[in-house]
Amino acid sequence: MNENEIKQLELKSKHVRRLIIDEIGKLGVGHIGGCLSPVEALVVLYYKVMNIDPKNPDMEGRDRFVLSKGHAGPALYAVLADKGYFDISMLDTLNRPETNLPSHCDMLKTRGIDMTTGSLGQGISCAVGMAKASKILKDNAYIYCMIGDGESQEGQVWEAAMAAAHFKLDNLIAFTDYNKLQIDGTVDEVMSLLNVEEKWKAFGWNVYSVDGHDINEIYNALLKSKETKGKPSMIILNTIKGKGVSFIENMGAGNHNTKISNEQRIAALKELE
Ligand SMILES: Cc1ncc(C[n+]2csc(CCOP(=O)(O)OP(=O)(O)O)c2C)c(N)n1
Repeated sequence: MNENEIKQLELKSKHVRRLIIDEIGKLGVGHIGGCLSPVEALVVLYYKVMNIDPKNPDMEGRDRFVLSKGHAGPALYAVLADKGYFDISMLDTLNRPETNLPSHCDMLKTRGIDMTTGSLGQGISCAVGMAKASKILKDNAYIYCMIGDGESQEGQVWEAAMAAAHFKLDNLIAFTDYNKLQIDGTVDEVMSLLNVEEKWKAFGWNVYSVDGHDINEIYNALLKSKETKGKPSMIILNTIKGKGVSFIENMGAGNHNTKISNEQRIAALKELE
């Protein structure tokens, strides 16, 4: 990727963070920390890598994205709105009665959402099934998936990991949003993943570890993952929960699902100018 493209995607990431702050801030509460950490990966996928068409969200053979850490739905909604899947004004309906943007992803409600998620551990299993289906259909699609590091404590994640390697699903590329925090504290305190790269390698995956806020590193890991044959790929994103807004970053695990006042919303938007 050239310097200009990197700059454009960095600016896009900032814009997406502003949309996230605005939608959650107007509601007054939400999973703000875990929405801000994976933004660069979402931007590289949706603006550079995925074979998708916002005008035709059900296009056959399209690439899919499963946000297994489904509580970060508002981050994905910001990207989908900006891409034109639905009107940007819909972001103001986040998690309100009758909304099509519930706090967790629902494929029956929202244009562009490929899988319903929120019960942690399940999304990656669905992604494995989708990747297997794509192999059977020979439609050349890539299936992308994002899990959380706290989510990685779910046993179901490792069943999915084993199945993906067994079926040689080289069309499955997953990310771990390794922000080192979960709902109740640090991942190391609650239940350490120890050496997460070695774990995924031991399960038969091709593994990269990158700065999850570096557009070029993410892009290069995706390119190499797409070239890998015979095994699925895991890209560990080393991220900061709450990235981009200092008072949210400084909350630590307290930023998981937190109230945001109108003054805080305005201050955060100013910091992201
Ligand atoms: C099966 C299941 N158990 C518990 C929850 C409640 N929950 C929602 S988010 C969360 C913490 C997830 O931590 P992590 O995966 O690290 O997400 P991040 O820090 O990136 O937001 C929990 C326990 C859930 N959604 N699903």
